Amino acid sequence: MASAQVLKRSESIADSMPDALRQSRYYMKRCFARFIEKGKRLLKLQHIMEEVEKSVEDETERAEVMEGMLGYILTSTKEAAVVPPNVAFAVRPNPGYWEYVKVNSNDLTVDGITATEYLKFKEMVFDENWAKVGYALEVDFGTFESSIPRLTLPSSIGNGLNFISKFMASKLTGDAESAKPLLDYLLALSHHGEKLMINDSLNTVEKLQIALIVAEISVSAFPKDTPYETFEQKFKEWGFEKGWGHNAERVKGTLRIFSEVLQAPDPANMETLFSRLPNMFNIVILSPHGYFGQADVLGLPDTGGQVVYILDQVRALEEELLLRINQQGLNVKPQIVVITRLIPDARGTKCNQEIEPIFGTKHSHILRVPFRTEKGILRQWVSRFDIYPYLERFTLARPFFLSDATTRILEHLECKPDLIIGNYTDGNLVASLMADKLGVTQGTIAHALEKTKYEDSDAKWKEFESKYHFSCQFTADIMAMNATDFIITSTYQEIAGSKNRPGQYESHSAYTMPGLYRIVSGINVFDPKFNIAAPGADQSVYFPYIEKEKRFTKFHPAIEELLHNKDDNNEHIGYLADRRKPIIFSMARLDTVKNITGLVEWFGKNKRLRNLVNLVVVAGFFDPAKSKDREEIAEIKKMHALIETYQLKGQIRWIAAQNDRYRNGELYRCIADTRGAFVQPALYEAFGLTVIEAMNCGLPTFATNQGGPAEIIVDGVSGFHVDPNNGDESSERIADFFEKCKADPEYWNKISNVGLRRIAECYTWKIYANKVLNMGSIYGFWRQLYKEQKQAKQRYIQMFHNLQFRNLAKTVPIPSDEPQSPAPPA
Ligand code: UDP
Ligand code: LCN
Repeated sequence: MASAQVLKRSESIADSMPDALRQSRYYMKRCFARFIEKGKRLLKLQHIMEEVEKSVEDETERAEVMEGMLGYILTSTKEAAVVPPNVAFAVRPNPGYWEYVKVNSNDLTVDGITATEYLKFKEMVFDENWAKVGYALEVDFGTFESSIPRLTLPSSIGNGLNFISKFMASKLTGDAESAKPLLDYLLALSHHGEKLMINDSLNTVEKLQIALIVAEISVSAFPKDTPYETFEQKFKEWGFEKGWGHNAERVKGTLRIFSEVLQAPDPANMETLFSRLPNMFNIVILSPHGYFGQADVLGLPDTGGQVVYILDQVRALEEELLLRINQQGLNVKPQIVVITRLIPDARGTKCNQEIEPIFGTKHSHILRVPFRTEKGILRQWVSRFDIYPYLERFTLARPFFLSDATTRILEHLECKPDLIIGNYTDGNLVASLMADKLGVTQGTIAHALEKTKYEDSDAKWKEFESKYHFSCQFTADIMAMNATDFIITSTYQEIAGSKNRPGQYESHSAYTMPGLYRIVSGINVFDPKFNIAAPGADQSVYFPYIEKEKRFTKFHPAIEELLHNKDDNNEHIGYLADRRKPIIFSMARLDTVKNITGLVEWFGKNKRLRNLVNLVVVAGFFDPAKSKDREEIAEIKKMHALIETYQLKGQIRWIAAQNDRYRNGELYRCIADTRGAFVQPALYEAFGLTVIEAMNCGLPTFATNQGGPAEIIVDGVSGFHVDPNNGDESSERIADFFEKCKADPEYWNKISNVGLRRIAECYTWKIYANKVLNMGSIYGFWRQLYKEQKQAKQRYIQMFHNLQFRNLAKTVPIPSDEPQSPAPPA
């Protein structure tokens, strides 16, 4: 295939395409005739290739055509909108870079077009009447950003913190005036009315610089571990307040970094300085949709990785906060509050409790606030797809005598939070509204952006609307992405995809929802707000199988029963006739995208693999009548059918969803004891916590090459990639591995060990917490540097919210089949 080098750096697709078409004019005339022959339509890459194949039948000649520039352009095309006689191409030569061209199929003339023009072609395919109206609502968030610096290299995407540190370093360099914003920031630092770091007597950069030198000389005279209190009084006289450090050594270090930053800042000391500033004590984390709890909620609809992620995140953040506050020499209790909805009909969970301390933390809580409707408190769970009518009132209630999440947070913390982090569409929307209201730094986490999960879900939104309410979801997503100060992602691909697949955020750069609006500039993946901070797995639960003394042996009888009890019951069906074989294991929600049924089918079809190993899957449950989830019901039925078709009884064990993470941790290890492997076969996986969990336990892992796991695992080194779209090849790969292990048992150990090393280097919660707190600190300052631009954009978002989102949210039905509590008295 043609390489990227054929496109000279200065050349655009619009420049090079005419020549490229001319060189294969005869074939291209045929090919374009085929493109338009079926009338208006949207072509995807595979359709384009099919037409090329039919137009250039001879294989050698086709190879020639595809070798050059034309092949490069066509294979870089993500889609093309055919509106005869024109074909409009959306070409993506590199992650984050898009170019749009229009080709006239009659004479093969080429014109470069804008994203807007391209989207109009697309609208002609999906909703001609709307496309022709001519006054569609066009949304352009890019207009506000001309003065905000941008990354330029695709390889730097997701490394915003580093870029911002560099940029801030250059902005603060120069005379005392340049460093003034930093001084102002410092002067404003306080906690519960008590000033921190400096007081008003150090109100110029010059005064501060001199004081820093005097203080450093003075503190150097003390032994390293002298407590701050020893010289506190003297420091106060010089204009310093608490926060510099708990002992002489730490104080001296902070003073020195500060002096260096004021003299000539560089990105590294900039980042260190901000990691030391006492500016972060209280954090709010939002995850409104339920069930959010600490026990018995996994396996309930919508409560997969997000709940696990947040609980681990809170523990890691609290630990890091405690460490930092201690090192700052402060006696402050950090508080992290997870805000979720209170569900009166809690079905045996604790989701009807207002407040719950978070296990494994000292000061963190789950705080639950109910959803309200006109009729009172909403009692029942609602799907995350139907949640939109409640969110605004949940954030800020009107009338004001009703308690809302914002009020409850202020009461609980007794002050404003320092950072608000949203999760998923609903949490990010609430975080945006709340951060705007309180003037607080905001971070968002998508976990998964639904738009990329369903093909053409933007252009075909009307088809999905009654089921999924994507009009609300995509509107909320785009608002939150733009409102937030920083975005945390787990992987690079989440932002900018890979060579061949656009990223989840990238797919929000320009899109159209005919009949609703056209987003001509949604989000730019080169925005320095993007940061990759991958989560880890709780290492007190997911640790290597080899650490014998730590193993949770009390679960062994239960796991033995789970894997090998011969009778089918509510918890397991199927059995493993030959116990000596290694087990390949998978665990996931029984969603289509998780592709557990795919794995069962690969296994069913591959005789060699069936001879080598047994299959154990933990997923959903067995009775479709018990599920309320459309996708899950279909998957349950499919599982039963596959077990039947491939006669899998005796080689497969299907276990219902398991909610005890301690027992699950031990289950991964018991699978490792069989010298088995974990398989994550998803059609697409945003991150893949189970991959991290399995690898933490030392279980060799095969995971989908579609999405996050492709970054977690270095293929063939720390595990293996499998292609969910090529089951035969994937099952062969797994079989090859087990055959190799049979011949050389050391091979299994090797993959297990390298997997563990990979985790320790890149995927731990400690690394994560450190990064996220640095983000909160640095972006908190950054938003002040760009206050005016932020405010202008915020105004635009507020208008979009009021004129679009609110009306869309009203179209989502509110359940009325169950009784609701009466509205509380005024
Ligand atoms: N999980 C579980 N029981 C199950 C299925 C999954 O405890 O029956 C846990 C799993 O251990 C992991 C999380 O749920 O911690 C799933 O996260 P992942 O990122 O793999 O998928 P998601 O459900 O978030 O899409
Ligand atoms: C994040 C996840 O990992 C999924 O399990 C959830 O369905 C989604 O968020 C919504 O909670």
